[in-house]
Amino acid sequence: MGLTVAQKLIQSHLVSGEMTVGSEVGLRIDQTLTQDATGTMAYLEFEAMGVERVRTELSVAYIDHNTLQTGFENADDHRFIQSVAKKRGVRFSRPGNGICHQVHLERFGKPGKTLIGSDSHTPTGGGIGMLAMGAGGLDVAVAMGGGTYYITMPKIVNVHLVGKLNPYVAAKDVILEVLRRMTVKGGVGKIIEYTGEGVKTLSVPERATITNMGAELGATTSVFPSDEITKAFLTAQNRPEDWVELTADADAVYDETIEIDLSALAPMAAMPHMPDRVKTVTEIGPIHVDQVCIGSCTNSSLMDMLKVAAILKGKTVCPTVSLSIAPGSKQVLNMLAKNGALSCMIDAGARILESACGPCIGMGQSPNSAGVSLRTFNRNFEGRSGTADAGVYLVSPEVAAYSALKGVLSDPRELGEALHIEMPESFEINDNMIIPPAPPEEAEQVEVLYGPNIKPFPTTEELPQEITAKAVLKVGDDITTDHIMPAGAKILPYRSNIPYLSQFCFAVCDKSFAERCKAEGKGIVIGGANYGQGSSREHAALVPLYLGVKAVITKSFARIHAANLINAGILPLNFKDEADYEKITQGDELRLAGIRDAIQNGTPAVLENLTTGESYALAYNLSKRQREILLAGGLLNYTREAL
Ligand code: MIC
Ligand code: SF4
Repeated sequence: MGLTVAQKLIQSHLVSGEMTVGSEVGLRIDQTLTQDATGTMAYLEFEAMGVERVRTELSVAYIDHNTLQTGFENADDHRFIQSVAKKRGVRFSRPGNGICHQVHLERFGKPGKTLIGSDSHTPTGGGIGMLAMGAGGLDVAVAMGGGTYYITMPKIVNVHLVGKLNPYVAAKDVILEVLRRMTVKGGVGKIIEYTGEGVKTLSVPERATITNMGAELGATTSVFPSDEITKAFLTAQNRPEDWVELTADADAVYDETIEIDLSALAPMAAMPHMPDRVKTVTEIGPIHVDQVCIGSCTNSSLMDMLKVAAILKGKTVCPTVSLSIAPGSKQVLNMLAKNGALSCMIDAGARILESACGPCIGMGQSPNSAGVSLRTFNRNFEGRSGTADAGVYLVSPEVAAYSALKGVLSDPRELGEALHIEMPESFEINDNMIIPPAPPEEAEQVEVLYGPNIKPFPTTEELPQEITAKAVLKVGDDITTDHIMPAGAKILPYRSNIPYLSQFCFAVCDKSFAERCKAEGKGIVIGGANYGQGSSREHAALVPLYLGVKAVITKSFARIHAANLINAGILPLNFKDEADYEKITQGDELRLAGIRDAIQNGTPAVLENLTTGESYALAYNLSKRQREILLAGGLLNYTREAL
């Protein structure tokens, strides 16, 4: 039987397990990336592991999230990361060099390789045929130390593309269409693989937009084949030697198939507050727009920016709209500057931001109250923009730029004649913002520089025989890590300070949560379906751990967050019968009796509700390795025990 691209990537990196859907497979990891908002913690964890030098083929530390630097905290964390990187064999991408996923695609990604990153949009690398996955910081630290990365063998979904996109219909509309059909839960336990004649019509940056936002499906990752188009991109990045061909076998078998006719798609938008609330721009109609933000790891490539510049050329941004543009990398910004496109943007009245995540993670540019913001980003979760009652719509760069001129949501097809923007034959290459690590013989002399904002991470204990605690919080479906541990300009500087962060835990849902949980000293969180979707931030596990959360019991979990809970030693359990979710009220006294034995032996667990006298059967989908991690009280303890 033939193999799909994803299966070939998995097979060639298989360290343990078998490629049977649903079973755990261990993978050798070739490359890692970190960004600064998760990186400080990841490198603290790496330091705690006591490994002298990274053992990957390539590891890169990017600074792109915490670049507002409203106090000393971020700068201190940057200095810490820079010093660890130098000592431990990691390349350091300086602030200003760009968004991790954009730069990694341009300068480091290689078809056929595995990559894990402490950021959920690491699947961007799938655009050039990598097996690229988001992971918690501790998993990335382990992989940097040469350790195996474990995933559940996913189903492979074939998204079969036919036809060709019409003018002003974009790659963003392709992934919005996939989200519309599959929803934000639809990709859990799956890899989305793109096939068909339509693939050949998409450039690498377009493919990367699609694999990037595949994260919003909850998918393990998304992948395109590596073909002549990939080769042309890598050649234009002056790395032709990094290209290998990687295509699915003709008789490859997929678990599911979805067909998309590219020529039938129209410009679309994901409406507030979920990336799968997708409608066409025409269906939504010409709603008033207050703000437009163009950029983020989804849509900040040179090609995207050139399209935006062409639409803005010679025009003026509507007086009632604030337009900001953040090109994705120094390479992109520099090329825009040299060819004059930047001038078109400036001339039209765009507010040019540095090449970083910026407004995407709430680092500035919060919309006005109850404002409507069109963003080319990938997430529009409630409150993420920094304005609680703002409505964020996710759109393509074409829709964003045209709507910024019109002041209302507008269909760029009205512009008529197609834009003719070709991929350059060669990109502007200057890697002077990437600092290589010290050679091994000099590494010992490099001092790791800790700032006063860096506080130790919470310690954990072995899993006890019994847990008795209140249902400290009950939440509904699709809770994101932005609910659990919000980001934004006020909070993000404290990513290396768990005690400080803890006061904001779940504040989007319940402002009193942190105080209540701390006062109780322990607690159990009750959640709905797809709990923990969104970002890879392990802070969404470490902060609840600090506050005393012992178990999270839900209808279902998102992949990365479940792994982060296990790594932190918090039990991720499911209701066997989803209807039992309704029977628990916040504040009920709950008991998990004999839980240690159950986890040890892999036998059923039961949740007793001491308030109502009921009992509920629980389920869990944990490998033997994961159960051992939980027994030890988390991955760090487990690793220490194993050593
Ligand atoms: C995000 O887009 O939510 C982030 C910020 O990039 C996160 C990582 C983080 O919280 O630091 C992600 O996607 O993993
Ligand atoms: Fe940065 Fe936004 Fe991409 Fe996250 S989604 S890596 S915050 S640009």
